[in-house]
Amino acid sequence: MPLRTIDAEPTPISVDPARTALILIDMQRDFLEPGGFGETPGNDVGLLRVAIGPCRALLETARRQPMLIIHTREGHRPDLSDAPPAKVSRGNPSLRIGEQGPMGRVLVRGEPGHDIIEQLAPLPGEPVVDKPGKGAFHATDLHALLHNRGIADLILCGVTTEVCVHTTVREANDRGYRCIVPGDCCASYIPEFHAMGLRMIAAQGGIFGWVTDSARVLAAFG
Ligand code: C5J
Repeated sequence: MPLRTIDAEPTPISVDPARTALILIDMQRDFLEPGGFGETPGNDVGLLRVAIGPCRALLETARRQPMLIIHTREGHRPDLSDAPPAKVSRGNPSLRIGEQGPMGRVLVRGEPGHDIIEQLAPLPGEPVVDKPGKGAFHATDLHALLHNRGIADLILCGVTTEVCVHTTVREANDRGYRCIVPGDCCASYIPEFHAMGLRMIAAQGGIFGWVTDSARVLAAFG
């Protein structure tokens, strides 16, 4: 497969589409819509919606490539046996994990709030990785899915930039994957953390990976 070169910081990066995976992290109603987990500490969930259009454009382009597409969802078993007590009890949210909200029980698998937003709904054949933590490698089979397909490079999108995207980038970096993060395909409830999170990835010669944007990824695959 011919290599595609994506313009990025700190340098351009060439990838083989057949050895690249697009990973969409936690684009769930619980994080992007009112009444879900993301709103419970007082966040403005509307701030995350800017990432939907760019994610959709990348998803449509990736679907025309021989590229593995993986979706992740953060959430817990209905009995909360996989939810660390420290996670459930922290802070002073309007609703805690497992409590009943307008989109069902907060951050619980199988509830409406746990679903991926309809604009980015997975197609049959696109693996969905359910994760109990911030990082998508922790307590999941993500590494096996990637390894078995010979994946070397990851394009990581989703929410939130400095929490689940960043944690997954760090996990992936330590496992030897090259991580490419299109900044406009990510978003945060705290805009300065979004900006700083992206800077941290590309700093020091790309200590965690490469930062680009959806237009430059689309140009590479166009
Ligand atoms: C958070 C996430 N913020 N997907 N999860 O708790 O970033």
